[in-house]
Amino acid sequence: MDLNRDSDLTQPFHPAIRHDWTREEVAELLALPFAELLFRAMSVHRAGFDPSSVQLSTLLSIKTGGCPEDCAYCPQSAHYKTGLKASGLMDSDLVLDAARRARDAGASRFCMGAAWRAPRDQDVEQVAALVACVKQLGLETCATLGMLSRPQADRLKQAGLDYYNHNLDTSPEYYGSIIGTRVYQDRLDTLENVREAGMHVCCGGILGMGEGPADRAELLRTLANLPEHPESVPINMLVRVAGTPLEDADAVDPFDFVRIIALARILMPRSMVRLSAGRESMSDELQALCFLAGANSIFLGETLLTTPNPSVDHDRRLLERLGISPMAAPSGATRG
Ligand code: SAM
Ligand code: DTB
Ligand code: SF4
Repeated sequence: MDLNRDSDLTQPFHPAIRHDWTREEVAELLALPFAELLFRAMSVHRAGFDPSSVQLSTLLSIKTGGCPEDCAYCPQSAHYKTGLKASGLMDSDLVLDAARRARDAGASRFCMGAAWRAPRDQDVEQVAALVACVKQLGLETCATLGMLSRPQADRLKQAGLDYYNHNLDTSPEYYGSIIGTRVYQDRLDTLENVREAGMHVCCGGILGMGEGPADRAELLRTLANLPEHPESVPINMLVRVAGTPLEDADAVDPFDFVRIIALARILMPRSMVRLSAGRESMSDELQALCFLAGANSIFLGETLLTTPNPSVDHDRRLLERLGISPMAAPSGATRG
């Protein structure tokens, strides 16, 4: 991409899809004055998307808590006392009721999350059955179940799973300060299995875990330099949960958060950038800045997996005030 896009603004702009971003280029973008960075991100956004349209997904925790991993941010880790009640896989009737409600509230995608390090094959079978039923409702499907083998990814694809979420969370360098029970390469391996199975990849990270600006830049550079850009890039602001090691982490400077959204938009021009966890503690004005910077999807519904999210009424009103409309599910989704 032309980093100095001041030539001829009357010409159509087609940002290049690159996988060879250097540390220097990314640092240069992050060091731009705020208005300049936002202008570039907005130009890239408009070249690929209608900037007044935002995709809505709804999350459901289908298996909560008791996770053997030690992710320092996570209320569902069995390593920390967060007061969360662990539960087994949810009954399919309840999952389908929740999916129907999500659809009726305006979501186009339903994302099922499970607190597993890695599902067993029998777990994958049960989730595959849920995926097939949710698809029948006319919703796109997404799941986040932990590490997947290639045959497990194939099975989920065959059941109709559209997206698999698996976050890199932070830079390769900072990863070990946040998670001790697995390594970065484990995450990359699962992402490759998901890709090879032919599913869309949803992969992003969390800001506010004590990482520095270089870690944030490296997270996004790692994502952009994957063989294919994730179709969906969730940027989460840490939800500080009492009992986790990060309960007292310093808050992220809101302008730094917007800069990271803008950087994600510039590095991955055709990806959906999701303004994910943390909206409950963001002002409407900060969220509006994130949409300007290129965020074009959010989670709709009062609860994320276990923590609060803004109410559907509040979000509807916010989108209305900004003249933003919900993106429809792609045609081809069957509705029953
Ligand atoms: N166990 C699976 C895994 O780790 O991939 C799936 C569920 S896990 C809860 C999904 C993602 O939620 C994590 O990768 C992390 O990015 C995000 N997450 C978890 N706790 C969070 C928190 N307190 N604040 C922000 N994001 C969080
Ligand atoms: C993602 O990046 N964020 C979502 C979704 N993908 C699975 C999860 C956020 C979880 C926030 C903490 C919780 O509610 O438990
Ligand atoms: Fe388990 Fe996922 Fe939470 Fe880590 S983020 S503790 S793997 S549920």
